[in-house]
Amino acid sequence: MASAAQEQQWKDRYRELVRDFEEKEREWSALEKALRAAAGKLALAAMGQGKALDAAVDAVLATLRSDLTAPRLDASVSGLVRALQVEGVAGEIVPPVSAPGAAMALPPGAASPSLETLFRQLVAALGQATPLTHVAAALELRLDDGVSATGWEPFIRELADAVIQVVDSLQQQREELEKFLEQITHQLSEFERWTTWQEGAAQSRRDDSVGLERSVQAEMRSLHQEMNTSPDLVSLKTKVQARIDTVAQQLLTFRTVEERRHAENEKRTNELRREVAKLKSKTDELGQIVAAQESRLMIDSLTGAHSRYAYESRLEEEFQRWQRHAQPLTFSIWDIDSFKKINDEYGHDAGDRLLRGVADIFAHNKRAEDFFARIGGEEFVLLLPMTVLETARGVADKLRQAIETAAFRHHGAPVPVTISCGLTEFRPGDTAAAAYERADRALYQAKESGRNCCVAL
Ligand code: GH3
Ligand code: MG
Ligand code: MG
Repeated sequence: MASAAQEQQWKDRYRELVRDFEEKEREWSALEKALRAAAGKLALAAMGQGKALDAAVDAVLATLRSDLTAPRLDASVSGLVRALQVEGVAGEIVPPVSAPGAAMALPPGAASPSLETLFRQLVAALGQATPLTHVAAALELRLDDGVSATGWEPFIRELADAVIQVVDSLQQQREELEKFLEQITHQLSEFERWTTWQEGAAQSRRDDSVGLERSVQAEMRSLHQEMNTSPDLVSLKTKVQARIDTVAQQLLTFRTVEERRHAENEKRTNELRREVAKLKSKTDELGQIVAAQESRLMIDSLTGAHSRYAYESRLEEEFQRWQRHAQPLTFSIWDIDSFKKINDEYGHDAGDRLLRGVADIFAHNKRAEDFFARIGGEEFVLLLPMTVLETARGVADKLRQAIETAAFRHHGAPVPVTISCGLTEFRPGDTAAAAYERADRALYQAKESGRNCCVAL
């Protein structure tokens, strides 16, 4: 960015240029006025020489009073010259070349300087306009050498052309200056837009931004220096344009890099998004697998009853609930009587089928709120929430009887199956392990007391 001081100097330089231009404009409009006045006098000098000539002079005067343009002045000067030839007085009104300063035939009452004096005044005025100095010098030389009768037409035309040239050049320079300033303003505002954008950009571009800023500053410094040393508007314009082009190029490069970086970021973000989506679906998949495994783990594959794993977490839940709400909870362990013998007698597969049969009887006869699981070979657990020991004993005995009376068969022959049960109700201060241990002891006692019975402790 240009510093405030540099910006001020830029503005000062601009004002200076405008001031110069205005001064030049004033000088030239004074010159233009002098030329108009002199040309007017010239026309008056020729007046009254003849009708056609008078009309032509009127036309020249009208042109001089109106906006001076090259074609108009050219047309009226042509008219004047033609009239002079028609009236045949050209030779008379034009001073003899060999007699400088000779008086012209002038109409009465008209201003009376000689035509040559007037021309000399005009040429001198013309000489003050820098670009026309050489034209003025050439015209002056021709006056000094003497102008022939037929030489006046081209002489007057050249003089008129020179006046028009001054006016046109002035207009052209004004337009050029305006166009140039407009262009600069546009480019600077573009530059400012980019600078603002750059200022608002993210941290990641900091390095590039600093580099850009440094080179822009260098360009601005050079620009500033050139503004102070440029001899004229044209060379200043060229140099300023070159600097601005360089800055614009740098901005373009910066923008290209920035866009590339943006595209790269976008690409990475998309890749990341895709990776996250993949990971998410993988996680979902894994979650489903885990859930499936979990639910598989909860079920005992042989009997379809709850597994030991399910029993452990359920026991913990029921124990916590019992502790919180002080509601009764009864624990019971079941073990098939003489199962080893059944296996031995009918085979292991028959044993398995028996296990499934026993589990089915539990499933169909237990209460909905009770929890049944196979915790070992032919051992089961039944948790009876919200149930006091006495009630549990009744439930357990019903289940025991259901198995006893189930009438299992092997190849049509009845297979007597009984089961023993140990029960206990959770007591204050109990842990789950303590209750288990007591129920196990009760089961042992049931076995000890002849099997096919329920013992409560
Ligand atoms: P008790 O009345 O004292 O309980 O005698 P029991 O024979 O039932 O007790 P024991 O613990 O001596 O024998 C249990 C047998 O159960 C031993 C084992 O072969 C059998 N068993 C354990 N798991 C399975 C199983 O999944 N399938 C089959 N078919 N048999 C099993
Ligand atoms: Mg056993
Ligand atoms: Mg057993």
